[in-house]
Amino acid sequence: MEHTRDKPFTAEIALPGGALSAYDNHTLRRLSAMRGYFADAERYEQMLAASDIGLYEVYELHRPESSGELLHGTSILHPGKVGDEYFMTKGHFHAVLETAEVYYVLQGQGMMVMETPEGDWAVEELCPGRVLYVPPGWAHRSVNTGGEADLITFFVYPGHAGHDYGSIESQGFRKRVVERDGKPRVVDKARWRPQEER
Ligand code: PAN
Ligand code: ZN
Repeated sequence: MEHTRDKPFTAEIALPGGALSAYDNHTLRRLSAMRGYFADAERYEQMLAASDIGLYEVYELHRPESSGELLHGTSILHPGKVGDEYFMTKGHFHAVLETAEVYYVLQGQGMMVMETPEGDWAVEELCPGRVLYVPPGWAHRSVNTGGEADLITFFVYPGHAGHDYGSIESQGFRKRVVERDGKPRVVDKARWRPQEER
């Protein structure tokens, strides 16, 4: 039988916006989708009551979810904070745990917070031109510490990876990125306190 192959294709990433010129999925994650993620729950509810703002957007090209494929697209994380904690993505493990991901930073400043099920953690700074390799087995969350600009990254991961949000949603990451004296600081999840209590 003759094999029908997909044709090669290209797309452009518009900067400063970060949108792909051609895409199949556009996801807008709003504040309302992130209840329980930020440490300052009171401030979260106040902000949500005022407006259900969009925190981040993902543009993705649809590819078959098979191991030979590479899913890719752009992630646009807007600047802001909930209390002293910077806007961030939900973060996830891949459903097929042993799958990696590559991020290339196009614009903005941030951090990638990562951890393994075995208890290891890592935080890498994201700045334009930097490539970050997230090895198999590491949950990953991006954080925008830039203050005013969007954090725009291009990502690529295996087609069969899938997403597992459950454990991060219920337990969070071991480390949070907060603003202290105008600068980003990585703190232990357990040590976090609302500003007034410190
Ligand atoms: C990225 C992320 C994207 C949004 O495409 O999915 O940055 O973050 P959340 O999926 O955690 O909401 C990726 O890591 N894909 O595997
Ligand atoms: Zn991922």
